[in-house]
Amino acid sequence: MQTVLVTGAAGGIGTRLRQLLKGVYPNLRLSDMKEPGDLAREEMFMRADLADLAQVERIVAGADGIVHLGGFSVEGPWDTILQSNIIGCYNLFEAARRHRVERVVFASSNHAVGFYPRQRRIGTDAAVRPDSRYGVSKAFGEALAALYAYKHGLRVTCIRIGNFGDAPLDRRRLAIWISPPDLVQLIRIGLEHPDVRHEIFFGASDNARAWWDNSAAFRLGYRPQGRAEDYSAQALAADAKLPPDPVGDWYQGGPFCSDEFDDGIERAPV
Ligand code: 15L
Repeated sequence: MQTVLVTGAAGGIGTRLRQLLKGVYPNLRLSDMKEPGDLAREEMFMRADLADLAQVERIVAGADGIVHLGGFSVEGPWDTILQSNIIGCYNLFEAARRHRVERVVFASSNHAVGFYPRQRRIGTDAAVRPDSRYGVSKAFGEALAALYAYKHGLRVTCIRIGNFGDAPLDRRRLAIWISPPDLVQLIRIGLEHPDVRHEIFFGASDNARAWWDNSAAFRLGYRPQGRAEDYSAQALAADAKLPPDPVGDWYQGGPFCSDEFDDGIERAPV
């Protein structure tokens, strides 16, 4: 991997990854709709709107690998999700195919499967159960990943990111938290491991309360170092201050499930 493009480089995860990937790949090419405020002189930035295929082709040309973080990262109005995450994601994979980019790592989300009850342990082979329009867009991105891997020969890894940060924030995040270095480990497997064709990983650290079977990642060498339980006291204290959310507390997707919830199955069978 010589040239690696990171989309969404000005976002929360992108900003952190820029620091962690520095020096890992010789040419790191950063892209977003707006230039990161703290861009350093030696950093290479190309502005692009993912909804415009010509602009996406321009940033993708010449890359060996792509880390696709770009798009809208929470629930939003349909048109926003459509432009950024549906059309934007299609444009990214199509541009990668046209320019023969060998590898794509797609930042999927736990919200592609948010409507599984927390009592259920799932693997990456469980059918998608999105909890939001945002979650639907991530499931769509995973479907594109499979299409472009099996039909066009790209090597694609989807990482269903749980919650990225320095520490888990509440009870739910104790199960789904991922530390920045552990996410870098998963990304590097996606960009470098010789056996990758089409993989789905859960983006989670070594969390004792995990709901997910991440054996696909472990099979390819993932050895998470972060342990959510080291932060359990502070996470549970923060959780005690949250308002009750009977729907969100039952499902893995938390508040994304209770948001706009009407007439659904309050407690789906486990
Ligand atoms: C996500 O996918 C979001 O991008 C992030 O903002 C968090 O809401 C996270 O999920 C989460 O589930 O905690």
